[in-house]
Formats: sequence, C-alpha cells, structure tokens
Amino acid sequence: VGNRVLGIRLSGTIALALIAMLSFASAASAKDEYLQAVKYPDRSVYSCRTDAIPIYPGQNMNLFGATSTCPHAKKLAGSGPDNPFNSSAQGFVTRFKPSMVELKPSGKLVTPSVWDLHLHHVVWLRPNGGPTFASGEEKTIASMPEGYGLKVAGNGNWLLNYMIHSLNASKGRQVYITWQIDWVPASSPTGATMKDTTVQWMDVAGKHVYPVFDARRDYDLDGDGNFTFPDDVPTDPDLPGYQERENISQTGNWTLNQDRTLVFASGHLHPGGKHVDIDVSRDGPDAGTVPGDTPSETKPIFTSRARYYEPAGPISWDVAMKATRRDWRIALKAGDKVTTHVTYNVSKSSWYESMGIMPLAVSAPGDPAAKDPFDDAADVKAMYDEGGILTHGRLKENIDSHARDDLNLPNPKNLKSGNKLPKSGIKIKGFLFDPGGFSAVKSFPTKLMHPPVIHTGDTVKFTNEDALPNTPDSSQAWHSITSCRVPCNRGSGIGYPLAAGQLDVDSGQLGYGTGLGDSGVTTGSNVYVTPPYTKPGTYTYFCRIHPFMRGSLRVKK
Ligand SMILES: [Cu+2]
Repeated sequence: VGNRVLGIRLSGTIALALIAMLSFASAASAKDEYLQAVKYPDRSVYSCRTDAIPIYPGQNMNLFGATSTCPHAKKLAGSGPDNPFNSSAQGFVTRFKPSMVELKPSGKLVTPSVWDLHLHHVVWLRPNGGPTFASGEEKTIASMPEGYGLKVAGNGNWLLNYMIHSLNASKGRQVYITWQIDWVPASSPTGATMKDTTVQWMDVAGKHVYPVFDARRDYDLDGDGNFTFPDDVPTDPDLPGYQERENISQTGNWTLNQDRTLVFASGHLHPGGKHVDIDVSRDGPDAGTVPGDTPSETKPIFTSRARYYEPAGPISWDVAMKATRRDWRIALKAGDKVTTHVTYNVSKSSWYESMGIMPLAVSAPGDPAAKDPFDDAADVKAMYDEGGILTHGRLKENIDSHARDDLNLPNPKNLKSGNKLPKSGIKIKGFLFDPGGFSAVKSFPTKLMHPPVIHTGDTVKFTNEDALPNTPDSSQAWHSITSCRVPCNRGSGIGYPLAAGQLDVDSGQLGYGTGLGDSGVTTGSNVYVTPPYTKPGTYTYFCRIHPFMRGSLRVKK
C-alpha cells in the first residue's frame, strides 16, 4: 500500500492506522446480530398463503378480506401433524414471518422487487381481538421469547387488512400474501406450560383506518434535521406542521388497567423513518396525579431503530427494523401509561403518508425475569441501552436498484419553453402528465417534454382522468403531484425522485376511493390546484405512487 491516501501525503504509521480503522468499520457493519427462533421440541414450521390476489394497473388500494390461521398449509419442518389448521385444536404461534410472492403465468413464484410491486402493509386481525401480526416492506419477523406464544385455534378465522401497491401500469398480475409460522400445539408438553400473549397495538396516528401523517422538511422547527411525531407537532396554528395535529391519536397511548408484562416489541415506519420509541410514565410522589407530569415520571423502555442498508441513507425500503432481545421483559403496573413516538429524518426530503407503529406482545405478570422501569430502574436502563436486534438481514427485493440511473434524458431546465399552459391546466391520462409530462424511461421523446409556461402568481390545475367518479376503485389509478428537485430526470425507485423540490407541493392521492379502507387514502377528488408559483424558474414534479411519472413547468415574470 502506498502512502498517498485520499490525495494527502501521510506518514506510514498514520496510513496504516487509517487502513486499520477503515477495515474495522466494515467488519463491524458486517457483524449485525439477528434474533434466532426458539427451537422447541414440539414446534413445527408451516408455510401459509392467501388465494391469488389480482393486481390492477397502478393500484394502491387498502383492502380487507377474510383468512384463517394458515391457509394452504405446507409443513416445512418439525414432527407435528401435516396440517393442524383444519381442526379447532389450539396451538401457539411462536414466530411469524410475513412476505409476498408474485404468481407468474408459468406458475413460478417470485418475490417482487419493492420498486415494482410493494407490500405497503398487511395486518392480521383477530375477529374479536384487533390487530396482531403486521408487516410492511421491511418484513420484520415477530418472534416471541422462550415460553411465550399467541394462542389461536388451528382453524381460526382472521381478517386481513392489506395494501399492495403497484408502482407501474402493468396488467394481469397476481400475488399471494405469505406467512411462515412456528406452531406449538397447546396439547403438547411445551404447549402445556406456554404463556399466552395479546397484542397491544400502539399507533401514533391510528385515528383513521389509514393511519398516516406527513413529515415535511419545513416541520423541522428546531433545525436538528428530525421531526418526531407527535411530540414536534406545534400547538401554534401559525407554525408549519400544525395541520398534523388532527392526525395525533390516542392509539399512541395505552393506560394499563391491570399489571402486565411486555415480552416482545418491534416498530414499523416508512422510508425516512429513523426509529420508533416507547416510554412509560407512572405517577410519582409529586403534587400532581398525572403519570408523566414531571420528567422523572417517564422512562424509555425500547427504541426500535431502522437499519438502512440503502447506501444513500434513510430514503428507501432497503431497511430492517430492530426488535426486542430474547431477555427483554418489562413489568408494568395498573395505571402506567405507555406512549409511542416516531422520528423521521426530514433534512433530505419531505415524507408523505408516513406511519409509526409499535405492536407490543403483552402477557400476565409473574415472569421472574421481568424488570420494573421504576423499581428496577438500573436493570431497565441497561436493557434499554443494549438496544434491539434485527430479525433478518438485507432483503434482495428491497434493494432500490434503478433509483438514480442515468437515463440520458434532458434536464427540463435546459429545454425550450413549451406553449402557454391553457386554463384547463395539466391532465393526467394513461399515467402521463400532459402537457410537459414525461416517463422516466430511456429515449422518451424530448419533443413532448417542453415545459408549459405560466406566469408568476399563477396556480396550476391538475385533473386526474385515470380516476373517474362513480367507477370501481380497482379501475382507478390514483396519482399525486409532488414536487421534486430539478432535474428530476433519473431512474425511478423508492429513493428517487424524492419529495424535495424548491417548494413543498403535494396533492395527496387524487381519486375516489370508496371502500372502507380506501376512502381515507384518496382526496375524494380528481382535481388539484397548486399554491401560486411566486418565483420565476423551472419546476419539476412527479407522482409518488408511480415515480416514473414526471413533469415540468416554467414560471415566467
Ligand atoms: Cu401516479
């Protein structure tokens, strides 16, 4: 190795030390730890899947359906029965690994890439007990610690809430939602001593069926690059971010009505998200009687951190979440209040329709390993400081392969102006903005890309003709108009384009969602009018739902 490193002349000793540091850094990052399944003698592992789910061009529907504990069960390992899921005999689910596969016309099963077909969310709900297991594209594996499981009937009925997002206009595709479960029969020796759990669903924005909020760059009032929901939502109506107040939900808080033990937790967030946190408040000997009314009455109990494999940082789904470790047990008392927080990085981009969820596996008190955040504060602090553990490594399907590819498209800023924009504005039809729209594909004709012209102070009207009123949700394609930074002409993915234009412009999803889950996803209109453009220049925008859809416009004095 020469001693000219990074263009700086270094002494041999310093160069060697630098090389040693660099190789240590890469070794450390390669040494992620993963949560291992508890291998009980009475455990068997099964694969389960839904029936085929049709995918409509560009769909982003939030749907509900019926399912059972393990449809189309196939035993993968263990000495249990081939299919315990057609009997009412109970068992414990001790591990739950979700995914989605595409059923190709040839019959082949392929896990689709996140930039193509994307598992936005799927939640398994018990008909009387609410949500239990859940997944987004991060595909966290829920894995109970030794001695704990979720007790259900083999042939139990479940509801499925799922949103599968097609990022393109392709037709005729079908997927299965899949899950792999570790199953311990309740009648087995292991099952006889196993403790049941329930799931306490902690959702910062769970007021609506589609529980989302926005995290915009201008919400960062203290300039630290982060926006924590709901803590950083201002109470002053004149401050940016105040509009998110309506999304704050009591579902982010849980006041216990009996003593309980927490045994497992793992967070869910979206690109841009950094961590989901829970803390617990208990009233102390102060004058007030409200848990958390002085800072000493609140203790952090777990931070689920996002581990981004994405080289560009927290901007894509190339991420895995940290879950609690095997020995994590938190003893809580009746009256304790658990609170959820989620933090997004808003220094690079604004994030729309963001989530912050932390399902907690909860059991009866009495586990001798459980520690009380106040009575055993040092033990709980040590558990907290140790942090979480990943449940799986990097997923090939989450690699944002085409984001930022050079497509040899011109920079809209350098294009000659197009015509003056008519009053009718810009139409969206067939997944194309017109005039001034383009598709992020190589050799898109430049002659269609010329930016239409408006004048300072003008607004722009967009009409989404791919979503017509009084048509089925499945025949509509919902589009957004979201500002991106010029040139906005590179390859599409999750991490490109980013909602990082000169102005924060976002229309929401234009369309007429009518289903229970869909009505909150769309704006209920196919028309959007932008705020006035006050400064001359060339502006670019894209569709967040179908990021290959781009467009530009030019503002003149
Ligand atoms: Cu779109």
